[in-house]
Amino acid sequence: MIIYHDLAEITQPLRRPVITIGNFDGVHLGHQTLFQKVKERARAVDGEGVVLTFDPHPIKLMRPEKQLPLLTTTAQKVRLLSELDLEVLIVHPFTPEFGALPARDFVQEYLVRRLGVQEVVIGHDYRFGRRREGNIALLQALGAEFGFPVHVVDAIQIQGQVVSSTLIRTLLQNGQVYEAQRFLGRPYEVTGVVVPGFGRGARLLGFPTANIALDNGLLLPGAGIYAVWTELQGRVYAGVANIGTCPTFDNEKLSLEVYILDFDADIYGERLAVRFVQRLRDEHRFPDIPALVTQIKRDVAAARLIVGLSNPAPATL
Ligand code: RBF
Ligand code: MG
Repeated sequence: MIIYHDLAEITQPLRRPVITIGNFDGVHLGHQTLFQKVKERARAVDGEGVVLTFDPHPIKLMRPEKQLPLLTTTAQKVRLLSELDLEVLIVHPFTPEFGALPARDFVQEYLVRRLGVQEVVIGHDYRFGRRREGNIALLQALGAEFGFPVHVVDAIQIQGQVVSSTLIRTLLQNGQVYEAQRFLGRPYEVTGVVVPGFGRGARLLGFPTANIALDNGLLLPGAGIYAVWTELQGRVYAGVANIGTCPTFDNEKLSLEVYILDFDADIYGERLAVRFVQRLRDEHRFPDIPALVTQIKRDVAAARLIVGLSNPAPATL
């Protein structure tokens, strides 16, 4: 797959491009049905399958006050999309000027003139242009005018629920990482950098943890103790993550820390990925340190068992 970071980088005309457009936050199983359709249509017209997405997520620019937590950073999204069996990925900068484009101009200037669109594939809830003024009916009308068919892909349901980024966010915020995986198609992953903590884990508990500063904008699952996979320095380890305020020690700030199994090295400043496999329990306030340590030992044993039974997801670091 060829990756462009701006539409302006495309200097050669694409070959009969079949284009899907969207934010694709999470790159979940609903999105995958769109990509399948693109592949199918690209084959049918002997053209190139193209994914057009934006950086940053438009909502960050248009409605920053919403502070919508995201399921993927742009880096994760690019990694996941680049693994698709399609020809071209365009990650176009979402600037205020771009966001102010009338819907008609986006189609005429970008899809028709710059990309030479052959066919378009979009999801059932697709909106485009300034203030999301463009809907599917308008896209179909413009398609008829400029001569490209529009294929609308229905929402998919899994176990009676419509797959959407919103559903996945809600599940994760409730700590339901195992349920979220059903709709994502892989374990939910966060990325970040290892930063200094209080040093209490190693000193007082005998369980040193990597405290993680999350990459900007990513959703942190609900508080609790989780069995996880951790990837760092190109290797994958089992681990136990703690999301919370460590009530035993009255921390004020919510943090994500991971005890990495069978690992012993100084990793401050390293990038790391955490993939949430299963939630083990709520965070508790323990009466003393030995009680907390006893529980952490149980958590480690549980994680070893659970993570040992699941495959690590492919890297997105
Ligand atoms: N701290 C708590 O106050 N309550 C807990 O239930 C708790 N569970 C933990 C479980 C695991 C597997 C790990 C690694 C840590 C846990 N901690 C808990 C966090 C512990 O207090 C923290 O790692 C140290 O205070 C160092 O920051
Ligand atoms: Mg620590």
